[in-house]
Amino acid sequence: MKTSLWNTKAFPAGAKQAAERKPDFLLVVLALLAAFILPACGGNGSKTVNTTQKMKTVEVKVPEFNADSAFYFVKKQTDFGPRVPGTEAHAECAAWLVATLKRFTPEVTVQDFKARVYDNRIFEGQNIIASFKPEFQRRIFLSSHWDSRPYADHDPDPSKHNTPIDGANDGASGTGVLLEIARQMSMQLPNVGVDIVLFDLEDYGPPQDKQAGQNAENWGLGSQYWAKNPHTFHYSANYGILLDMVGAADAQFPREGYSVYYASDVVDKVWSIARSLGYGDYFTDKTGGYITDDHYFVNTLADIPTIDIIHMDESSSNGSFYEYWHTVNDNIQHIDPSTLKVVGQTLLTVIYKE
Ligand code: AHN
Ligand code: ZN
Repeated sequence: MKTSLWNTKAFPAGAKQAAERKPDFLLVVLALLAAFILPACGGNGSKTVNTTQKMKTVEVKVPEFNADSAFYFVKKQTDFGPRVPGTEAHAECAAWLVATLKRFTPEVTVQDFKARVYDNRIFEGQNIIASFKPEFQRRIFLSSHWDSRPYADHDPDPSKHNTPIDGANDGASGTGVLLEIARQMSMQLPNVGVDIVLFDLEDYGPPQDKQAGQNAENWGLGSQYWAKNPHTFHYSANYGILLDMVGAADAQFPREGYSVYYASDVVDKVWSIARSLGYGDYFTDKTGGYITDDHYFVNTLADIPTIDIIHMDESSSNGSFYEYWHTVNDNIQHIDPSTLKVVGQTLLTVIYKE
C-alpha cells in the first residue's frame, strides 16, 4: 500500500483536511517570509544584528570574586614570614607562588635577575609572570609586588626600624587579589589576554633616616628590570593596573598622580566601574600625590599606560599612606576581606567587560 504523506487514505477525515491544507500553510509562511524577514536583509536588518551584538556584550557574565579565597592567599604569604630578598622565606614564597599560579595556567614564567640596592649590595630577584590567552593581541597587564620590606623604618618605635615587616598590606594584599583573579580566570577565560606580573624587589629602598640613595631608581628594582627586559619579545599590553596596599579596612584610593598623568582613560574606566558597583566610598574622586611605585617604571620604560590603585591617606600618622605602612603592624590582623572584595570585583568587572 502507498503510504506517501499525501495519500489521503492513510489519514482520518480531520487529519486529511489538515493535510490537504498544508500547501496553504506553506504559502502563508512564504508570504510572511516575504513580508517581514526578507526586507530585514536590507538596511533595517543590520540594525537588528547590531542590537543583538550589543545585548551579547551586556550579557557577559562577570565571575564573583571570592574574598575568603583572596584572604587565604594573603595569609599564606605572610605565614612564610617577611619575604625579604636573600632570606629563606623569600625563596619559599617564590616557590609557592609559582606552584599556585601553575594550578591556574600552564603559562608561568619566572624571570631571574640580579639587582643592586641603594647601598650597593647585590640581590637575586624573581619576577613571576602568569599569562592567560597568550596568543591574544589585546591584553591587560595586572601587577603587584610580592617581596616585603626589610625595614619597619616608619614604625613609631625607633627600636623597630631595622625589623623586617610582614607586608600583609604592602605586598601580600595585591598579590593575594591577583591570585584569586587567576583562579577565577582558570574557571572562565575572559575575552581578552591577561598577564599577571608579580614584581620582586620593589621595597628595598633606602631607610628613611639615610641621607644617601634617596632617589626613585632605588625603588621598584623588579619592575625596572622587567620594563627593560620584558618576559616576551616586544611585549605590549593595551593598559596596566598595579595594586599596592589594597587590603586595609575602609581603604581610600584617590586618583594617584602618575596614573592620571600617564593613563587618565584607564583611571576613568576603573573608577567609574568601581562606582557602578557601589564602591565609590573606596574609589574616591580625590587626587592623590605622585608615588614612585612600580607603575612609574612600567609607564616610563615599557610605555604601557598603567595606573596604581594604592591606599593613600593624608590623615594617617605617616602623612601619606595607610597608617601601618612600613611598620611592624602591617600584618594579617589588619587585613579586611571586604576591601579585597571591593578591589577584586572591580578588576574582574574591568577584565570581563573587555
Ligand atoms: C616611595 O615612598 C618612594 N615609594 C613608595 C612605593 C612603595 C613602597 N609602595 C609600597 N612600598
Ligand atoms: Zn612598601
